[in-house]
Amino acid sequence: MNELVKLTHLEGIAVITIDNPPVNALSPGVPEGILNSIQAAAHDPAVKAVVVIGAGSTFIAGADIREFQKMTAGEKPRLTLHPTLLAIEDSPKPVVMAIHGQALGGGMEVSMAGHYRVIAASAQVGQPEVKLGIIPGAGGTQRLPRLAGVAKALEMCAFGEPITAQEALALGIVDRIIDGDLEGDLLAGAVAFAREVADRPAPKTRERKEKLGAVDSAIFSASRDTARKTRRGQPAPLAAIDAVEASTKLPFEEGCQLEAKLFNECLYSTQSKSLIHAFFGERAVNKIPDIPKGTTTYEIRRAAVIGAGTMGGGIAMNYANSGIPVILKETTQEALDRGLATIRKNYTNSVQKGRFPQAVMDERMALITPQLNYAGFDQADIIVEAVFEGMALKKQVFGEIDAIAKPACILASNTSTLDIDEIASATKRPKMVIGHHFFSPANVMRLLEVVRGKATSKEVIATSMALGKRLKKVAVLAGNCRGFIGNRMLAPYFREAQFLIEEGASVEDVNQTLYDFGWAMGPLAVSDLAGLDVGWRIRKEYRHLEKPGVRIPRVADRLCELGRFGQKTGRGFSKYDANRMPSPDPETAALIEAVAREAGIQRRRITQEEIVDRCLFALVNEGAKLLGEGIALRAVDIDIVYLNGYGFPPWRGGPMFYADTVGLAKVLARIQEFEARHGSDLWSPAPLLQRLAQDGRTFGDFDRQSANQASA
Ligand code: 3H9
Repeated sequence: MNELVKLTHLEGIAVITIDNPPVNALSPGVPEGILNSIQAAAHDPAVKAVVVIGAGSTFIAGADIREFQKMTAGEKPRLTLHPTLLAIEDSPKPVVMAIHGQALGGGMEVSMAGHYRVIAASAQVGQPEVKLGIIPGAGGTQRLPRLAGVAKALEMCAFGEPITAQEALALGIVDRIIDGDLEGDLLAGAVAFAREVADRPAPKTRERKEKLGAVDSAIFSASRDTARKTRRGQPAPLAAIDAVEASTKLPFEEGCQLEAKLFNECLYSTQSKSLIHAFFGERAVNKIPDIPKGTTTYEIRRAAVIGAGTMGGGIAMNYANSGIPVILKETTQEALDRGLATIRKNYTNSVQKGRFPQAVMDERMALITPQLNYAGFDQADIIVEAVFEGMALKKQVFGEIDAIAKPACILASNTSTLDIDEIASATKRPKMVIGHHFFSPANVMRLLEVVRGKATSKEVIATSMALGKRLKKVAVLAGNCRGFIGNRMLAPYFREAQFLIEEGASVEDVNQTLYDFGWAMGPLAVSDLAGLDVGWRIRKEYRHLEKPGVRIPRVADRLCELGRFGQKTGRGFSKYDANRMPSPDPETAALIEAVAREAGIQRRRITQEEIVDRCLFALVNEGAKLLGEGIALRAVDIDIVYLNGYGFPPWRGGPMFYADTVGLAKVLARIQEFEARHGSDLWSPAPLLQRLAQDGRTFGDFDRQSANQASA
């Protein structure tokens, strides 16, 4: 019918194959191709029924998301799905949708317009649109309740998680599971099914009503409460709930009209643009200009982790979760037992919450070998060091493992700030040394910052990026500097949070304002959670670098000197009860006032706007410096670091994207104001930011230009 959609025949059954690699997205031409094929089949007297199937690894992954970017950038919409879906549903010949891989978003909507659905056992179906800040826009909120029932449709449309083939069958979304992993099994099963139903009256989903009756309206308010709690600040889930509710109150056509109105409101919002930016960003970070796709990688079959503390234990769990046997080494039996007990507790929690069965936990525990010595390290393909953050100790450990590890073994450090080149200098193989900076809790947080030293080989980098994917992480490559991307930017962000409390804001003002901005936690609450002693130890390492006369925050150090390390000691910036619930600490407030007095700071009233701008633009300015220095490859890499490792609100797209939405000229003007007030040592604007702002360009433009240069 066109290059994207092919129509063939198998003895009375028309087979419509969608072939738009890599994921059969509904790009312009695909809906039209399906429509033409359906019409051709309808008019062909030899055709008794129709099968729609996807070529390649999946059915249809949804609308072509790039089209949405074009639309919101001002181009005319080219996506028209409704006429195709109505034509499928009105087809006089039964249409059987054959699903493998994924039927997501618009793909799910296409499948629901069919009269029947058969599915491969390993496939998934879902309406993930809310994750892009939109809602289903091709009748999904109206057809899904008619197939799955209102409660499940509500959950799927409002929260976006896909479901398995087995669940889809139990819910009545699909009619049959087709077993068999061989190519052709699904098509054969679908064709056989089509022959069975060829003479039956074909049920139209939009006319089905049996699952719409007797709905308890309390489920909508309960769902809205959950959305407000778990999707704080996001309108799309609430819009999806409104649309699904409409399916119970309005005729199908009117429900679709409401859905279309809500879809458009969501699509043109900054939130949707931010979330779509994050979707493509997650995929862009894997592309490294000087490391082409086919670069040789090392095979990682066995791993070893040194240090069974919070980080080391979490890292070992990642390997075990991915089926890679891992040795976990500690220096004392007590520390090893403690580390292992934490791992066991984490897995037990998952079993109790039903995430996986006990047998899976047992398998994973069996993959972890706890020990006090280096036995077996000579067999490891990768050794990850996760000892305390101190250069002398790290170098000692690297010296030791260099002597034991096989030549092709990657030596990775989980350092969060230290110089990878100096660590590598303790070995005779700096090309095999790399930073693998995991984020706490390492078994949960998705970010892996991969830090490239000056000698790190391309193969080691390529292996690390691929390993990140295998460990189900989002790996982002950073250059070597103090704190790399994430923590180097965090330093000025935390600095400003502390300056603000010295200048007159309360701890609670700062935490609440940034929480309301959308961060998972306020910065001072994060410091209390992570332990103030961690930063204290690092600052002591770098004391010699402090410039005389440049203001530095003092409160955290003073709290540490009093043994107040945050949550773990019950006191830090805030006070914590036995359940770790925070409350204002009058003693901290008095200490802050004393610090301000000693430093000669005149305390004043501080607005929420100043709190946001000081903290956020400190982050952005440092990000722009990192970009200018080439430590970060792209602005979007910084965004992905912050979205996946630091609790930055996903619907703001990351700090650099946020700056683009504010406007770089405005960001620069504010930074220059702060520079005039607080001095150039703290606030000199990044040269790249100045350049982009003067040219009226954005960080997004910078990324596009870099991509063009790389491909030229
Ligand atoms: C929607 O459908 C709205 C409807 O209601 C209709 C309204 C009218 N479009 O992830 P991968 C690209 S909204 C364009 O690495 P995997 C992706 O960028 C949509 N491109 O593979 C990448 O490109 P590159 C609802 C897409 O195997 C390549 O394909 N649907 C799309 O790890 C491979 O992707 C969704 O939200 C797309 N829809 O995972 C599903 N999808 O190679 C979004 C992928 O240049 N997609 N690409 O970097 C996914 O969740 C995953 O891609 C999937 C495969 C699970 C399908």
